[in-house]
Amino acid sequence: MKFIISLILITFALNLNSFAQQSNKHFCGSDIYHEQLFKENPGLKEQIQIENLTRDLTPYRIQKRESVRVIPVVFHIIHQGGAENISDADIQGVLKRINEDFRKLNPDTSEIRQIFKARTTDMNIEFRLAKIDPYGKCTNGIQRIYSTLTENARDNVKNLKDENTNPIAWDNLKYLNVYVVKSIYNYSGVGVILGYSYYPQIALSDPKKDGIVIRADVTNYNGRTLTHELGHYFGLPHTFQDGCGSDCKTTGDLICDTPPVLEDTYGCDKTKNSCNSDVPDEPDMAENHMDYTNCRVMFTKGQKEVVDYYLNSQYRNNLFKSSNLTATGTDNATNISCKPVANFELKYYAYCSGSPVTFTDKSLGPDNMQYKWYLPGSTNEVFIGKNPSVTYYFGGKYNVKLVVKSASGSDSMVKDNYIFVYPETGEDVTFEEKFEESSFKSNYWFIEPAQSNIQWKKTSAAAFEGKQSFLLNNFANATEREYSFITPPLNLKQVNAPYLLFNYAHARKDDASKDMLRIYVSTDCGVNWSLRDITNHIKLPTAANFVANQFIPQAEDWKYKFVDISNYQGKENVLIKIALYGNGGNNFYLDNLKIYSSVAIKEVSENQNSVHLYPNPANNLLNVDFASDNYDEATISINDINGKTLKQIKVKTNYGNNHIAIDLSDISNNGLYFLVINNSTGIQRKPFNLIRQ
Ligand SMILES: [Ca+2]
Ligand SMILES: [Ca+2]
Ligand SMILES: [Ca+2]
Ligand SMILES: [Zn+2]
Repeated sequence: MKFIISLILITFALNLNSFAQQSNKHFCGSDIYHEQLFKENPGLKEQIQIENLTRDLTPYRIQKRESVRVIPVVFHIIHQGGAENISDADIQGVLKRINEDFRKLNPDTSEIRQIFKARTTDMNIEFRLAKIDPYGKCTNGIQRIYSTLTENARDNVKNLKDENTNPIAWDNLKYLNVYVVKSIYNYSGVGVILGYSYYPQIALSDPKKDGIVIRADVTNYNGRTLTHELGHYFGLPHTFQDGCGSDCKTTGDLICDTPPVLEDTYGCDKTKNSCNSDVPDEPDMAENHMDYTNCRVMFTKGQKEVVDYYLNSQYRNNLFKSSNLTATGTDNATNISCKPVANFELKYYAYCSGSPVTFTDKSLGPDNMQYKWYLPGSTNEVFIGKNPSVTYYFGGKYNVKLVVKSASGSDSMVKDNYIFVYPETGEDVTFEEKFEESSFKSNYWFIEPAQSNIQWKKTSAAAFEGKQSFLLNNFANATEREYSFITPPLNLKQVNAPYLLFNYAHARKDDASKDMLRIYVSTDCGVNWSLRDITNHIKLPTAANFVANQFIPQAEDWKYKFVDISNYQGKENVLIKIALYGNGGNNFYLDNLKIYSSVAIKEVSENQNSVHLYPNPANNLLNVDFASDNYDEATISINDINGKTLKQIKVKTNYGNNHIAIDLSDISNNGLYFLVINNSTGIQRKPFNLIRQ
């Protein structure tokens, strides 16, 4: 026995070396994660090896006509609101996939070579989503947990807690826990790990580590990773475990109807025969679920014996007991006894005043539940029934409460400020936001996503003017999605050729970062958005170089952004959405957001010493009236919208009113420009248009 164990230790190490050659491979992390586990718990490694070599499979040799073993499953989707927050349909899809594969109902068994056909088997295992959680509450078997641990996940996701501080992991002797994550930490540093699972012994030795961790992008009907990980969960090693050997009972995967395989294999080479030590010498079984090929479609009868052994062991035998199926609601009973859970959803969170708002019930419980809604501010402040449709006539934010009741109990869900109703007419176009106050002047700012570590926030780290600006803390953000804010509704009825103008500063982290800025406009309170402007990752940075650390702009890093929204002239309720599509980039700062008319610029500054420019639009001469509180010298510059200085003059100033006329004849292009006066009292900027017919 000692000799065999030490042989296994040596070949295990060889297997890890072969990973190193697969630099871009997508693979299963179970071997790597077991190695880590055995470092902490060397006794467990020996226990598993002894059990695998001494287990008695004779009771399972004859394929008995057993009934299907039902396994209750819960999926925990760990996400940050990105694509990794996969849909319920994807979960249904992967469930269909594993149920086909474990019942030999998958149509691609037709691709199995003739020599292996007779070895394939129905595993007689069916997976069902749990309908009762460990607390006796109704569930659909799909939990969603917001956590940054979705990136580079490892066993740490199994220790997460939900909003009620309950552990998200459910009792591992009653449920199969599957943790869906965005990416999995790779101890080897080479290749991409798609999923991993520990062997069944973990169920008792370290129950908190039991279960399967899998990437969200392979958790759907087309993904076969979960089938493979379930093989490990039920005690199956890889078919290439420990490489070639001659005695199938003591070498390789210890299963005699799977030919030995030298090392992990990718692609699908059905001519490959990597081991000639087997008697008779058969080709590698590329079709087996426990290899890494992309044509994995079968388990063997020998593998089923091992799975049956572990299913009937103390590690897994409680899962499919009829008492457990009743307790988890997976026995197909018509009347499941569970406490209802109240919940509801809205398709949109923001509405025009006077437009219908329809709530969708998302409660869990029996079909005959009673519903009572509390909808203050709406046309039905109390509503009895499942999916109310109501109307809010006045702008504001409104709370919603739902109470559900069944024979097993009742539950309520309250969502504060859940409904956002825009006022009938937008705000005056003197709208200007400098981000200087702790709150916004208007109540109607909308930030998406509302609950996120990464979202638009005021900051005092940098400002174009004043002390604060608006920051998207996009540094170290790995979730590719839009992070946006929506302006209050704007009334553009009286504005001639409106333009949106703001200052911004941004840097790229490196050549791989590809952040984009998109600007949208809506005239139906956000139901539909039209894309008005897009700035790609090449044009977006204002800093001259890549910034590997947190970007904080210097004065010279700020630029102007100028967006024509003149199509919306005359509209009374216009929303503008400014969205940064985060893709590995860096922080984005924005300041001095305003709307103005490009034809007749109204002076909107509160500054009494304001600068007056005329005529505007200008032709060849621009008159500048400005005030100074000192006998001084001022620098007057003409900048283009990118902040580039086109000309600069120095003038002596008098106390009080000053006037200067600036020759523009050397500026050739029509467009928007800025006059900047810099003197001892500070810097003032004014836009003007240059239009020559
Ligand atoms: Ca074998
Ligand atoms: Ca062979
Ligand atoms: Ca500011
Ligand atoms: Zn594996």
